[in-house]
This record gives sequence, C-alpha cells and structure tokens, in this order.
Amino acid sequence: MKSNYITEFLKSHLFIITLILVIKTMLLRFLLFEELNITKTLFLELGYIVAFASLIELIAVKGKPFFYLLLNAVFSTLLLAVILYYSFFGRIVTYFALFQLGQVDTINESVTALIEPVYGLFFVDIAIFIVLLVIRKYPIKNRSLNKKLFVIPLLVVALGISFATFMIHKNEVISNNVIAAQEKGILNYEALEVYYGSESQILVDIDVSVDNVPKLKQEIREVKGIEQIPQEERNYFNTAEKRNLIVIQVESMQNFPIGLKVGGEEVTPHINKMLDNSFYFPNTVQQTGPGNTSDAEFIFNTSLYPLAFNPTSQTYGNKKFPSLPRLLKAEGYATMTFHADDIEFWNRDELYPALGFEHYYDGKFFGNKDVIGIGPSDEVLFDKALPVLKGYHLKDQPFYAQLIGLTSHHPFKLPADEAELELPDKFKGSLTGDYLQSINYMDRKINNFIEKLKQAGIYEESVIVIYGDHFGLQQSAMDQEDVDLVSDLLGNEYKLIDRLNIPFIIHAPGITDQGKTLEKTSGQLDMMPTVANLLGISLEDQVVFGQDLLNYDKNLLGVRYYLPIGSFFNNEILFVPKKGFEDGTAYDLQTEEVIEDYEKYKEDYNRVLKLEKLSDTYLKSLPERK
Ligand code: GP9
Ligand code: MN
Repeated sequence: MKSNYITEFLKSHLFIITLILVIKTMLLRFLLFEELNITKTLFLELGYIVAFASLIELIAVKGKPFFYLLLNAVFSTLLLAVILYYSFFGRIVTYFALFQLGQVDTINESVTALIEPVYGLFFVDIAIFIVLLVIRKYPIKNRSLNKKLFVIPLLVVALGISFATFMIHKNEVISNNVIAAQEKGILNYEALEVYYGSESQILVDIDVSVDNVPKLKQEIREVKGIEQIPQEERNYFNTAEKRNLIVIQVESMQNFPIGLKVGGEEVTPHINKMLDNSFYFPNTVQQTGPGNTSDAEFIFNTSLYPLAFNPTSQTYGNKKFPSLPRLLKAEGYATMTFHADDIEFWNRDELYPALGFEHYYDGKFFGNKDVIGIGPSDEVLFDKALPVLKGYHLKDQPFYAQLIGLTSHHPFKLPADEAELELPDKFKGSLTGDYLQSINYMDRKINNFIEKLKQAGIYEESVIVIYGDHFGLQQSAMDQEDVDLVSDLLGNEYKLIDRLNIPFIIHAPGITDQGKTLEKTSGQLDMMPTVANLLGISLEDQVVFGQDLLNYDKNLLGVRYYLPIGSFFNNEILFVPKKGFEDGTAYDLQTEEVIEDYEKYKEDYNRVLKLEKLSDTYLKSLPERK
C-alpha cells in the first residue's frame, strides 16, 4: 500500500515538474554563482517550487499537462531572463526592473551576443514534452494525487518552509544583490524584494527633509570629508557670470577615444584640439542607474544619486527636484532641453518638468528628417536647436540649453557617407569600428555646431560643456574579437575601469584658454557643482552630493549600477564589494590591478553607503509638483 503511494507520487506531474524545476534552478545557480550545492539548493529553493506545483495540482481540474507545461515555461523564461540580465548588468534582476527592460535598447539589441548555447538546457524538456504531446506519446498519466491526503498537506509544508526561509533572511543586509540571491535563494530574494519595494535597508539617523537643508549639507560634507570653502576664496568663482550654458550630453561616449589615433588618424580631432583651451577631466566616472541616459540627465541637473533599482524619472517623475535649471531660472536664465527621441521614452515628459526646465524640444519638434538608429540624427539636433538659441541671443536673454545626443547609440550604425574614418581592415564591420565611427561623427557634428555658435556671436558669451552619458562598449555584450580590438587600442586589457570612464570637458572662451587637464577622480555628480561655481551660482541652499572639481581634490563617488551597491571610486581605488567589504575587490586606479591590502578603505565603503542612503532619503522627502 505504502509503496504504491510512493510509485504513484514518483510518476505524478507534481513530482516530475518539481524535479525538473529544481534541476533548472540548480543549473542557474551554477551559472550565476559557480555553485553546485544540492542541499543548499533544496533548502533555499524547493519550498517555493513545490508551493507553485501543488497549487496547480490543487486548482487545475482539466488540462493539467498544459498548466504544468505553462508553469515550466514561465519559470524557465524567468530563469533565462535572470541569467541574461546578469551577464549584461552584473546583478540579479528584480521584478520591477524586469518590467522596465523594454526601455533598455542596448540590451534588447545585444541579446544574441549574451546568449550561450548552454541556456538551451532551460528549454529542452519543454520542447521534448511538446513533441510527445503532439505525437500522443505524453509520458505522464493524467491521474490526480489525493488532495486531502497529499496535496494540501504538501502545500502547507511548502508554504511553511518558504515562509521560514523568508523570515530567516528578512533582515539580512547584503549589498551585492548577486550574493544576496545566492544566500537567500533566488525565488526568496524576489519575494523579499516585493516585500521591501525599492527601499534599501541601511539606516540613516538624520532628518533629511527639505526644511533641514543646512544640517544635511553639513552632514554630507562630514561624510565626504570635505570642508566648506567660502565663495570669495574659491578658484574661478563667478568667472563666467551671466554666460549662456550650453551642455552637450553625448550618447555612449567613453573617454578612451579622446586623443586616440587609429591607423594614424585621430578619432576625435576637433575635441582633441579643443582640449588645448578647455578644462578636461579625463578620470570622470559614470554614476548612472537603471535609467541610463535619463539618469545622466538627472545627475547633471541635480547632483543627486539616481535610484539603484529603478529609473529615477519613472519613480519620481511627479516630484519637484531642486535643480540647476531652477537655480538658473532664478538668475534670469531661459532654460531648455533638446532630445530628438519620443518624449515618453524614459518618462521624460515628467522628468523635464520635474527638473524645472521651462521648455523642452522633443521628437515632435525634430520631425523625421535624417533618421539614424533610434531617431533624427544629432546633426538635426544641432541644426534645429541653433535657431532657438539664436532667438534668445538676439533678445539678449541668457540661456541654459542642454542637448542630449542620440546618434552614437548602440549598435552605432551610420549611413556609409557619414562613416568618414579610414579604419584599418580589422575594424571594418566590427562593433568597435562602428563605435569609433559614431564617436568620430559626433566630434565632427559638435565642431560644426560650435563653428555656427561662433558665427552667431554666441560662442564668446557661453560656457560649453561636453560629457558622455555612460559607456558604449560592454565586454559581456561583445564578441571576444571586439574586446581584443579595444584592448589593442588601449595598449592593455579592456577592463571595467576603462568602461566606466567618460570624458568631462568645460570650454569657456577667455576662461579656460590656458587649457588644463585635471587628473583627479571625478564623477557625474561633480559636474553641476563645478559648472555652478563658474557661473557664480550659489549652492549654499542646495543639497548636492558632488563637489566643485576646480576647488576640491579628494573625492569619494558611489557607483551602484553595473556594480554592486557599495562600490566606489576614491582617488586611489575602485572598490567592488562582494557580500560586503571583507570579501570585496579593490583595483588600483593607476595600474587597474587588484590590490590585496585594502583594509584602510573600509571607512570609505561605509561612507559611500551612507551618502547613497542620504541621497535616497532626501530624494524621497522632496515634494510633489502641484
Ligand atoms: C532614449 C535615448 C537612449 O531616448 O536617450 O537611451 P539609453 O538606451 O542610452 O538609455
Ligand atoms: Mn544613453
């Protein structure tokens, strides 16, 4: 009798699907964590799997094979999404990020590069089951297990185990979400994320509300370890008073093409020339989050950390951010931003009012002429923005214009007549070659734009800022040949530090004429305070997490996307935590090599987590727009 029950059970859908799902989860754990630990897998993941399977056993009266197949298919697709997301972003996808994926064009276009043959294992069984179903050789009998005697108790036990796993790990703080998923269980981790929402769990013991600005500013300075410098003692303060501010955010622009020669030809000849009379920060790091381009816009205009798990424009589109456009408007500037994509992308129709831009010029304004990749080319962007700027200039109205590029977006394909670099053969048709072409295109178009600003008499009265929003070439989404091509260009292996490095250039005729290359560590957060200093805009009442690069040297910058939370750059290292600080990795910024003795940076790790938490809490406390 007893053995009958057991054979019945072993032949049931419930058992076979559970077994298959456990094996697949084990495969995923192996691919993600390089771990093959049956007890751990069973302990952490089995509860949730059995709970789902027994629910189907209970609920499905008819068409049970179909529902089990469906569960299997949904589950397998999820596992595939987790591993693909991991190989692109280096973190475990959370349920909310999964719904945002449609916005990330790069990943959609690089999915094929991310797929490995071994991922086929997630779907083999489904394919086999479907074939067997079709040829009517489906192996599992459609007999149900006794509900009262078996399925209900099983469900109760499974839910009990899941609940216990949930409670055990509820208050455990692990900054690296890959390790968190490994230790807490992948399904359990997702359940915990749903429970916490997008809140991180580090405590802050200061009132960050808007009416507490001076205290909060003091707290930020203390955590960063910098002193307040009075305006009258600052270098370059107000030297660009009442000048126009023209900011060009270049899509996917990394720092390495600057000054680079390929086949004897400069990739960015005009920018290179411009550096003779510019302030150039070659060691600037990207700090964007899941909102990519829109996060870069957000950081430049606010000097606040973007959120770690959601595009800030999405979560806080209804807020009123203290921002550069608002500060400049108060000084009598007209403020506007130009981007040729649809305004709904990245929720910009909300982001721009949230940032306090008075005017925005979007896809509708730019039309359909000369479309390259996602939208109208950056030549169109510059050509159509120019008359608007001229209009203000003629009225003697100072303006702040931000121009957001688009053409140099992945996959970097230009029409043949725009690809002007004579590249050596090995680059032809490669992603790297196309990337260099599109950066070269941008260099040309920026130069044309600046020439036209000169002709219009706007140039001398302006501060021109150029920076990259985030990287364009990601190792995991590239073929090995491409990684080698970039390594050849760099003269050493193409590494993480190279990828996160974007250029930041300030060009202000009459002010930056001497030209300066400032090698210190700098980040996107620092851009706004640096520009504000030049324009003589007081940040006394403004909460900013960056610092004016013309007056401060020591830096501490958090990066929490593409890297685990708690990662940071200071003047010496890039630190990437694992489970926490102790098992993390520190890279020397000069040599890019791993350094063994990094204990002395522990304080920086805690400080950066604190800064990010302060920023998150402050952001959350900001009022909504009326
Ligand atoms: C979308 C464009 C590109 O409008 O700015 O965004 P990205 O994919 O780089 O975030
Ligand atoms: Mn971008």
